[in-house]
Amino acid sequence: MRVAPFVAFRSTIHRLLIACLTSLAVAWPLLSNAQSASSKVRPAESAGRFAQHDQAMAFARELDARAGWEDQWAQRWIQAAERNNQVIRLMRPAPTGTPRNWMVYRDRFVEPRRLQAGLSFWQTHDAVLRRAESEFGVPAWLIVGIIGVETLYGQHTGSFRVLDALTTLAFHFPPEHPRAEQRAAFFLSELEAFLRKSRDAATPPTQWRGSFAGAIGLPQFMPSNWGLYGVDYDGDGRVDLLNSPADAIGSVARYMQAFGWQTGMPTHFTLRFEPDRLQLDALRAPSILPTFTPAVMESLGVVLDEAGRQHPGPLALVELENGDPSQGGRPRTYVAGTTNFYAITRYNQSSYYALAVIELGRAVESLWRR
Ligand SMILES: [Ca+2]
Repeated sequence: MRVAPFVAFRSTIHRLLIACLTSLAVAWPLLSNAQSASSKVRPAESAGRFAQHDQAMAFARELDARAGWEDQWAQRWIQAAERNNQVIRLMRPAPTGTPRNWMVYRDRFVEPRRLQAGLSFWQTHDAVLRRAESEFGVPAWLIVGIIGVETLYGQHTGSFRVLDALTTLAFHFPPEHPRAEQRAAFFLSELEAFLRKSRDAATPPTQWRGSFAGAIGLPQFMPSNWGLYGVDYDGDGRVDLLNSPADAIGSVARYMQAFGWQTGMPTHFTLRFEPDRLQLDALRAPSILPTFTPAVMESLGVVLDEAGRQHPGPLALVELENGDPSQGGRPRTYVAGTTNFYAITRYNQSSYYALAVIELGRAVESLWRR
């Protein structure tokens, strides 16, 4: 697929934009983590160093001045960055009208190999998962689901040089993307966070590897989130999301807590439609942002299951395509998403992603409890 950029979509600024952009965005993102999750070692594909890029070097000089880096840390490393054309290609939007397929997407994540790896991860880290659950109120199954979809429990953390990926996306973001300018600005701020982080860690920026979007480690955190939500959960005095599963577990839990996870609330309810009364356009209008009371949802032609009918908070109609019906695709999948479903889309802004995380996490949990 043409990978959507939302693997990276985790900054506070973007969080504020989400409410107004949700309907646009939901049509857009897909499979972004599928890409990061499946990224194997890729050959370097560069097309020039940023030492010759005026805008990039001007940014580096300005950052050195602003940060008070007398050793010209930013200039030194931006000079060493190389443009990566594969990163640009992966960030290009899918052609419009490309049918999506939830069943196919789901099968990439909820499959025997990942379930076994998830079970093994849970067995190994049960005590830490429990600690995170009680400290942050975020259930173990959700943490296991996220780390499993993101990186297959650390097996696929990405092999792109983070410095190259972020510099490339900051200065060569594909212009055909509908929000290219915003996205480039986002990656520029992530590049700055990354240079700061590398300096703090006394690690050369060229040494870090991650996804094509610059996401790092078991939980695929963007550099700014590493600083904001990273937790030293094994007590060694530093946050290491690349090598410490405990730090990854604590950090995912803290992230979900920060983005509104409500302890004990279900993520979604099953539903069916009453075709005679169905007002699908009205139900689709808020996209995945929960806005309808169960009663309003039912007045628009939805029949909720019993738990959904009793749910005290707002709901959203979550709609997932299953391929092109005219090409043998199956009917769409619908569920009623709660604010907890929405919270998972703050990790990666895709309802396909969120439901895959839920189904993987729950499936591993049932293996664990068996
Ligand atoms: Ca640590």
